[in-house]
Parts: sequence; C-alpha cells; structure tokens
Amino acid sequence: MKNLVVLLGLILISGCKIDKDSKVNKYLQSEAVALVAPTLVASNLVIDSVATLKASLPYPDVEIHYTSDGTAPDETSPEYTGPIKVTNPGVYSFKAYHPFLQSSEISTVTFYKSGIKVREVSMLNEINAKYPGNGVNTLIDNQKGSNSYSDGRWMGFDEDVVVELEMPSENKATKVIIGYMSATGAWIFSPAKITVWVSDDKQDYTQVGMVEIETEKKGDDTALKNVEIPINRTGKYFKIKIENLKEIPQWHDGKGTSAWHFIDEIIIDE
Ligand SMILES: [Ca+2]
Repeated sequence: MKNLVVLLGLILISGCKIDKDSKVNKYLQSEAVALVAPTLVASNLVIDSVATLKASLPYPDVEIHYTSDGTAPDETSPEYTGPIKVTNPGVYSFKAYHPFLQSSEISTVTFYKSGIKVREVSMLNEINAKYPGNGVNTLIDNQKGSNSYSDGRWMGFDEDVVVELEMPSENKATKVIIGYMSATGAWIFSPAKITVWVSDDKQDYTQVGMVEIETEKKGDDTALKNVEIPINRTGKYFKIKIENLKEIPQWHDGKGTSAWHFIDEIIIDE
C-alpha cells in the first residue's frame, strides 16, 4: 500500500535565537538549537487489521521516545527502535531527544478503527468536479486525508451532500464517524448539520441521529476533525445528509456566502 506521509520535517534544526552581534556564535550554541519533531509515516490510518508506523529524524545521537495512549512522551517513555505494528486505534505521540540539543516538539498521528465493511456507497447529488477525490469510494476506502485538501483523499462540496451506504447484511451500528476538515483560510468550514437515517428496505427511512456543529471562530487553527453521531440501531441501509454552512460569518472575507466542506471518510462503527 502506498505510504501516506503524515508529517514532514524538512529542516533538521530550528528555533535558533540569533543575536545581531554574534550570529555565528549564537547559532552554534547548542542550548539555542532545538530538534525538529520526528517525521511520521503510516501505511494507513484506518485500521482493518494492522497498520505500520515509522518515525524518523536522521541526525546523529537522536533518540525518539513515544506513547500510544494520547499522553505526552518524555525520556522515560518507550524508545522507538523500528517500525511499529499498530493494531489498536488511538493517538501515537513522538518526541526526539539529543544529548546536547533541545528536545523537539511532539509529532502525533491518530489511528481509527475501521467500521462495518460497506457493500456499496452512492451519492444522491453530483460529485463536485473541482474536488472529486477518488470518486465516491473515497468516503469508505479506509484512507484518511492529509492536511492538504487537494491531496486527492478529500471530497469537497459547496452544497449539501446525501450519501447512501448499503451494508452486506443487517448490522447493529453504534455510531457514525465522519472525518472533515476545518480550514477557514481556504474557505473550508465544518459541516453545519449532519442527519442519519436507517432503513431495512431502502424505501422507508427512520431518522436515528442528528448533530449540529458549531461554526468556526476567527483565529481557529486549521484542523482535521471527526464528528461522532450515536445511533445504536440495526439496519442494512444508511442515509447520511451532510449540510454545508449556508452563511459564512461576518468576521470572514466570504461573509454571507455559502462555505465549502471537505469529507475524507465515513465509518459506520459496529
Ligand atoms: Ca477516505
């Protein structure tokens, strides 16, 4: 499987405090130089059975320590010595240490459990020609998108979207998890509202869940987010309506116009 580059650290050292009068000396003072965060590469972020996670920071005498429970790593955390086989979902965090340089910032990557295997996915509206991803299967391919909305792993829309998912059989589903991007600098906002219906015959649908998502505030960072909609119902067909924000708020250059929303994966959790 093609590797997904999660985080890139192209510059090895950063954070130099350079004094006007002694630039060279200051640059060489090790206490003023920090390691960059380790680069993380994961084979896949939605785990069907196992994923492989590699961390690297190619610099002499660097030690990388990590945690797999969402806590911040320190020098007492397990040391990274080679690719990790990831079988459980959760947040993996890495931090680099060096005998003479400042330790790095923390790199993190989040793994998700794959849901019920979908037999067929269809979209009742047109796929947007600008951001089609890899077609409608983008939403159920166990691949998460990167920080780049144009990486081909995201589907982007400037209107409401209705998705139908057919399961192989009637399945008990506990929740629906939808991955989306928040990047207001690119006019990409959170979906405003998501509604889920279930049916046994693809005719009569019953609403089983609905969530409204708070609109971004000025200054919010770009982020990859997930929304979970509890359903706790059995069904063979699921219909999901994802509504975009119809009026961008006043603080934004696009005020009053409708927003884009970007989706990378829908997981029906058993
Ligand atoms: Ca995907």
